[in-house]
Amino acid sequence: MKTVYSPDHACHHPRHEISDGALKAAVEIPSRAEMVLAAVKAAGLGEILPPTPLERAFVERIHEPAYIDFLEGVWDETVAAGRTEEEAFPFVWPTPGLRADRVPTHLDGRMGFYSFDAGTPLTNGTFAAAWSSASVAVTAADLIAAGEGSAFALCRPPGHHAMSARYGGYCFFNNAALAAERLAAGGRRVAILDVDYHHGNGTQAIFFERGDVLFVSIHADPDQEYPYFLGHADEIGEGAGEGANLNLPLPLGSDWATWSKALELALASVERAGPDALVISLGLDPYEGDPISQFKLTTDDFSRLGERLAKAGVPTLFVLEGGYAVEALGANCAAVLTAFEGK
Ligand code: SP5
Ligand code: ZN
Repeated sequence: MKTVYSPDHACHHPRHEISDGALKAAVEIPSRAEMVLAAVKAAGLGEILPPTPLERAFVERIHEPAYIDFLEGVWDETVAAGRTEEEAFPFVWPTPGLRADRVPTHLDGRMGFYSFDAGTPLTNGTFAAAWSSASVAVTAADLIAAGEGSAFALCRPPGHHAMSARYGGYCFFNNAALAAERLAAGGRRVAILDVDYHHGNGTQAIFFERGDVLFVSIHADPDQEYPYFLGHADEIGEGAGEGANLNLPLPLGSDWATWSKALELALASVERAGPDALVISLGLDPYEGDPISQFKLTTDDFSRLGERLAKAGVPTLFVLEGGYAVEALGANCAAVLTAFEGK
């Protein structure tokens, strides 16, 4: 399996994030991607390729032009506002009862307009890193489109929480959605299976009214876990997308016995749709040792996941999402990918 990777992810190197009501050490950090890269090299997974340049017009099929402009310019706005912190955070949002029909001119209003949480640091290099991450995903999709049976997009920052015009959950561009869109544009019927611990609210929202891309997600129950406001079982899609969205929320503390039952339901739904391409939003945060998550998968369970996905027999693109147990991240990722390859 070929891996697509860019060192430009390291342009996004936040020191802090807001979580648990406080300014804490950031967990979505460059060493994550470095650990995964080292592990796929050590495992001899396959060639490692750089991304090809990404056309802005293609990104505009998923993300609003004004949102792309915002992300590209927000650090200049931050500097112009005289701020000297290493990160910038929003603190006010156009929730119901406030107006969302005007984009404010002030930085704080603009950050709130284009985000949905306070937990996602913006930094000087965020746009460069996020754009490179999107480039990685689309380049890897092109490998599948060209006939590869599998590919790995070593994306950082992650993408599945990012909506058409809002960032959050450490995500800026929706890498998996861009990859799925690329494959769909090439005439393939696409299914996305999101195994990240957190619900992929951005990916769901992007495809909610579309019948040509199936979205299936296994995640912690949003009544008890981030992102809290999407990811319930009664969200089944709308209009042409009705029936093309499946959420499988699980209780905190779920282990492989519980998780693998949801995986079977997820794959039954994928098999019914009969896709020509499968995009896996590969979060490794269901891991028992993850510092911000509460599922109990082991490294061996990640091998079982890879083995089971291979049995689906569909060309498969793996897109890296979350996973914050940095020391174990490489082993867990390589476990999925090498088991998929039958190694
Ligand atoms: C891509 C991805 O995995 N994004 C996850 C974003 C989660 N942000 C909220 C983090 C809240 C952490 N709460 C930890 C509780 C245990 N101390
Ligand atoms: Zn996650």
